Amino acid sequence: MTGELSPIDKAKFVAAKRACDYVEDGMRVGLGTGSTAAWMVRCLGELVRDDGLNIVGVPTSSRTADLARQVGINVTSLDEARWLDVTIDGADEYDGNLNLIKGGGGALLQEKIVATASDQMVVIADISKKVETLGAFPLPIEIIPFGWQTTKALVEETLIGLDVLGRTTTLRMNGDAAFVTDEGNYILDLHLHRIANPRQMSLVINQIPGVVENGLFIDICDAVVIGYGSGKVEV
Ligand code: ABF
Repeated sequence: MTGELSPIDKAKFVAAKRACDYVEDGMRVGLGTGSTAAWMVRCLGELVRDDGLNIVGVPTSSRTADLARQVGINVTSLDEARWLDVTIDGADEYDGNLNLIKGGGGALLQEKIVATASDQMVVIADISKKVETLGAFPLPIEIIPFGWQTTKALVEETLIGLDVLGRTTTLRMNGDAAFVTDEGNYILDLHLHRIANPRQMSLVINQIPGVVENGLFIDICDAVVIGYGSGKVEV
């Protein structure tokens, strides 16, 4: 499955593989999105195929659903599964309190719903995702297309009252058109550089009409499995 991997892919792979230890027979498992999560889906697929692991997966994006089916994982919806034993997903940044920025891949809404509906959320990441303070990675927020320019302006106005270092916002693009999420929404990326109070930021941003959800995951993650290019893993 792995061949010769670059150090970054090796780091992602070893974290993903180790995180599969959290998965036991009979579990309902939230399947994250992104390149690190894709390794985890492939590893679980191997366990299903070769070791007879019996699990049901709830994917957090159409991309992950396609991959899970391809590797032989039984897939269902969150409405069917209702509550999950564990969700394993990647992140764009995590801090020492296990707060996260997610959504670089554009799947933050399903990722947050699925992670919140799980007994445990395990993040898999290479060590480059670790930060002292969140915010170097632009914070994605999902907004509805209706009146998006007004929502953008409201978000910018709201940022004036918050302790951040940058206040530029950009509409995420896909070529010449706006990037559209699985839910048919747009993504605004907030270039904040430093988020002094992520909890406050999350609450305040979600109050703005037109904002569906933001990519800050506060008190949701239970453990981070960190991979290194050397092949070392830490939990
Ligand atoms: C998902 O994929 C996202 O929430 C996050 O934006 C991204 C991380 O991607 P990668 O694992 O490719 O770095 O987990």
